[in-house]
Amino acid sequence: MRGAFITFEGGEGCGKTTLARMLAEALRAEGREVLLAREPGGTSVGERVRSILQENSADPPTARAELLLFLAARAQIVEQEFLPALERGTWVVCDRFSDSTFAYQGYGRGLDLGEIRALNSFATRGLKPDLTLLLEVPPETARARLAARQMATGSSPDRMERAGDEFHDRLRAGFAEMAAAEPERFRVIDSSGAPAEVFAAVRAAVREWAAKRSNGTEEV
Ligand code: T5A
Repeated sequence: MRGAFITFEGGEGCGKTTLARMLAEALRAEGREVLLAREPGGTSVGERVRSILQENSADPPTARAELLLFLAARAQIVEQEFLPALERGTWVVCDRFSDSTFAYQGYGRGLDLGEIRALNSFATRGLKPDLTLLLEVPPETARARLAARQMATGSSPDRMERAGDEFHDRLRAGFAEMAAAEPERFRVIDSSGAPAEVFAAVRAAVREWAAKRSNGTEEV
């Protein structure tokens, strides 16, 4: 049986990375083959593109160049990792995918959504997630989490984190609009609680989706 492709989406600091890891561990503990990935990144090309995208440079990529860099990283991981993994029955859990591009480069930066859709479809060879978990958290909670992490690690905000409240409001609204337009693929999850609490909701959403896929016969 083909594997499953599950993505985590949401604004900065909503907890995707934490929850993606927890889900991958739980699925592995139950004997599933799982590929845990993040975007941009996950391949040697993708990780190099990631560092270009995240550096606080005085000469940052333009919005169009930024879009194409995200898509270049995506084209690489889809072809090199995701398609072969799904083909052999592996479950792919990915921290961000195409919806982030629509949210950040489309709703956030203001690039044309139709053009992004066409370019993204070329980059992904038409691959879409089976299930997308959209984590929602109030902006002040997200900011507090990121500030605490920066204090603990001594890191500074990256280019996107410094993009301003209006940019982040637009992309959050974009995520909500996309989720409303595709209710069969998206599950919106309140991620303002403690990780274990949020994970219980994630687990329930994945179980429900898997049960539907296999008409109630699959154990997850
Ligand atoms: N991007 C990406 C685009 O613009 N276009 C695209 O097409 C794509 C794919 C990626 C950046 O690129 C942009 C979006 C991003 O700006 P990134 O470093 O991967 O850069 O950034 P994020 O994906 O935003 O990752 P973050 O790490 O900032 O946020 P997460 O993953 O949502 O949150 P997480 O899990 O790392 O948690 C953040 C902190 O909060 C704590 C964690 O321990 C951590 O310290 N935390 C919680 N605390 C309390 N309760 C909870 N439930 C918590 N969950 C996590």
